[in-house]
Amino acid sequence: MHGECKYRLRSATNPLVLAASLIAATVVRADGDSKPAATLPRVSGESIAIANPGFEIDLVDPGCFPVFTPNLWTAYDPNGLLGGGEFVGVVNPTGTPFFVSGAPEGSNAALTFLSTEFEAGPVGITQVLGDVLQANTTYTLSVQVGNIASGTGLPPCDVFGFFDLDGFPGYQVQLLAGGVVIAQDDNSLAGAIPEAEFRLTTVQTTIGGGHPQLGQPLEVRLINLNMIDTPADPGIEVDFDDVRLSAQPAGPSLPTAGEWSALIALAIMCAAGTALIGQSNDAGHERRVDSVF
Ligand SMILES: [Ca+2]
Ligand SMILES: [Ca+2]
Ligand SMILES: [Ca+2]
Repeated sequence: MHGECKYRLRSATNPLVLAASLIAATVVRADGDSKPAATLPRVSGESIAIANPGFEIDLVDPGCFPVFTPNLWTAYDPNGLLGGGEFVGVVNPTGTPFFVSGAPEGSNAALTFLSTEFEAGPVGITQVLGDVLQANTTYTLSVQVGNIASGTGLPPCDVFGFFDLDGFPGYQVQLLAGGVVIAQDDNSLAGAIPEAEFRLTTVQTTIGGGHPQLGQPLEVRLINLNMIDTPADPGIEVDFDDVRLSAQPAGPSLPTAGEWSALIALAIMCAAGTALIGQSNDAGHERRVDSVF
């Protein structure tokens, strides 16, 4: 303990200042201030910008489901399946049986509709973000995943007739950096999303200091796995909404209240020791502190 005290004395211009700074840091932490001392890890996560995260930029009439790549997203189609009976697009399920409560956020959701080339590979949408992968950071990605129910659109989209959308073809929600998947939900909610409803999935990963993708652009990818649920109800469509990504520094854990108390007591002890030595002799102060501790 004496060695540690000596180190801390030298790290501050005045031991009482050190004690005061420890107390101040404790107050910042307890208040949950969004701008704590630079030496402390931030407590709350920072939102990372995703363009058109709820698929609301494209205006879609209630009960309609136009097929196009959602604005500011890119189609993910590694096997060239899009076209024919395979589409991505945007659906506004308001007032339809597709989703009993509508979209989870706003009016629209993204749709991935694969109706003919079953089990021929995944299709989805993806977006490369402006942020890059940072070391010592915890990333949390959340997305609403929807299992659309069978039904017919509202006029004028009723002309497309009845869609049998029973079943669920599986999904993946992925976080990538530099084109490499660094975290994903690989269909964990399969069987747990009732027809006509959405469920929230959350993917979290903590990146250390030696991750090979550090500095590479982040990317969010939403995938329809195109698996056959049952022969009668193969699945066909997965929908996505309300995509959110946040980052939180994952530095050393904060000292506990007890640890803070011990540090403050140590600083005060150091201060008292220094004061006593200073009274005994004004010369060679630093050297004598070394000899005492
Ligand atoms: Ca939405
Ligand atoms: Ca096709
Ligand atoms: Ca379904």
